[in-house]
Amino acid sequence: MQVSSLLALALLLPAPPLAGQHADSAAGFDLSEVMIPMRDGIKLHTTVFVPQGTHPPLPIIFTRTPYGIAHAANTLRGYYRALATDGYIFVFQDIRGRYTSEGRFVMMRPPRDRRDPSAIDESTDAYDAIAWLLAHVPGNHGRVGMLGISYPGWLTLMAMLDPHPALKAASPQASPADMYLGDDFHHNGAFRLSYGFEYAARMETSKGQDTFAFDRHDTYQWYLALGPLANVNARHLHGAIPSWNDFVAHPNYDGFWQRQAAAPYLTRVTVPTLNVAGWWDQEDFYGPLEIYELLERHDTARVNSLVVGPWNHGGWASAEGEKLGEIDFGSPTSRYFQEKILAPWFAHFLKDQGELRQPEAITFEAGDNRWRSWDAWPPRGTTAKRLYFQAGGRLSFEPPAAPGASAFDSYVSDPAHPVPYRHRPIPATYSPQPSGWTTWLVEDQRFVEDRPDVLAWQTEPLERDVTIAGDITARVFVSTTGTDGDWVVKLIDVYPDEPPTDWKLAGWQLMVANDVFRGRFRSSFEKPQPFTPNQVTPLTIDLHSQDYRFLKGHRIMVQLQSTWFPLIDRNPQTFVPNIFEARAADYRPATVRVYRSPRWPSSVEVHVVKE
Ligand code: PG9
Repeated sequence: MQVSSLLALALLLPAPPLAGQHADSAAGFDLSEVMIPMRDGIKLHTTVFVPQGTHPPLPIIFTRTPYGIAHAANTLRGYYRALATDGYIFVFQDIRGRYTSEGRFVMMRPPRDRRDPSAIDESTDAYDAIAWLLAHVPGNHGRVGMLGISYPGWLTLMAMLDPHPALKAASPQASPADMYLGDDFHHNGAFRLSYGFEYAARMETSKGQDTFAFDRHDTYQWYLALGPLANVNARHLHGAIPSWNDFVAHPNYDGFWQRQAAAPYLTRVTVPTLNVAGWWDQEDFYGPLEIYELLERHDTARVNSLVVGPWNHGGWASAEGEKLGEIDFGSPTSRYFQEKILAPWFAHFLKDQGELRQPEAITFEAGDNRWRSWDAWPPRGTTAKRLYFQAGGRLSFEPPAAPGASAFDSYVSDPAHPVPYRHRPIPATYSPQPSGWTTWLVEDQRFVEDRPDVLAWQTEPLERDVTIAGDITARVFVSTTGTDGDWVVKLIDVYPDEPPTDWKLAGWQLMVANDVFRGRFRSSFEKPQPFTPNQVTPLTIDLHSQDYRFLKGHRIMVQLQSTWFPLIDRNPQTFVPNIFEARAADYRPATVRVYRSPRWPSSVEVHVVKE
């Protein structure tokens, strides 16, 4: 049935009772399972939770997901508890091709061609589902809010493109924005090998429950033994995983990635939007900040806002959020977010409840562990300062003086001995045992500091606190004896190794910002270019942003390296047209120099907050 006739039906007829209804008394809801028809006739499996007992008409909170909705009641008791207390009808839906929904799953299905009236995408599916729900769910009061984390966050974003008029508030959380530039599958063109391989294999071999069967616990070894990436299909996937084949077929930032990226579509703010991100999100940190920024350009009504807390991927959905790994933030940050930010925000837009005291941006400032409100993000009134690399492993706000134009530090980057990105053994990302994946960004970076292929520069112990808020950018001058290469830059808080430090954290090196850059893309992500061996080459690496207080007595450190394995695939360091097709012989050691001279002053720029 066409959407327009469904809407007409909704206006004329009282909503019929839902079929398949039964009580889920544990959660205090009546639960119905329905198959909702889309405009092309495909039906999507959906569960509807209506609070038991009598109540006035309620708005709907709607979440769409590729991960299955069998455990949605747990979400109501957990992450959505504050929302459930406020009173909503909750709806969860399996997207096309997932679990018992009909149709074909397409990873990050690109928005449709609007010139084709019969085309569908995640935006039309959300639209059609909302139209059906308004017409068929008894006791709904005509407004809908959507939220979701990560893939479900991206589905929320897609629903915002051509929103159903009843969609009155949307919170895309940890939503990817660009799978080539900064989210799950690549960062700055560098392929996120372990995540890309394991996620694609999991999602596309079954309905999403099978993890790849590694034959060893330490996947660092497994990926190293794999050799060139061509062996993935030759030995393991045999061309059966569409996403892997897409990675291989699209090594550059071509139309495939550009069509899927959010930027071209976010040309207007269609509904009030609460963007949510975690400072230590191991999967999608680029996305939510990029989406906030893209929407902000069009936010004349000031309904687009940002929350960033001290969380890993989706950490704000946990019960307390007081700690991440060994790092203690001193208060239950997730509970605070759920009760004081998320629930009041939806209540304002969906229930007209309460004045909205939502600042433009709310960020958690780790270091001194407090929430801060800003009238812009990045904040205004900060001072851009550069931390310069110096001789003797020193880092300072002063630019390098003498000696000479060619001062540099150097290392040999050997693809046969790549730097592990976290402590080994590195279990599978979706290992049934604790895998460590979700907390690797807060692991102590001392474990690689002494490797000969990792450079480090650090300040003296700080004489006073230094607070940074806003963008962080590495500007490095490098050369390599090879014709290609990767560069990883990490900004680190070094805890003091002396009393009164909590001994567990004495000397800890906590990453506060980081990223990798695949050098061949320094001029263009569409057209890679080889390096001229031994030629000094500038690279600008976006380390994204932070709100962080380096405390008195701590040091600020920058580490730099060329491998981050197996998070990032090994760059052969010999320029080849497509790294997915590189041969074993293409992988060669290279000597890398990082310059720190007055002529080539490598640095990391931060924005310092005036105290
Ligand atoms: N980070 C996951 C993802 C999102 C979108 C595409 C691929 C992966 C997720 O947690 O959903």
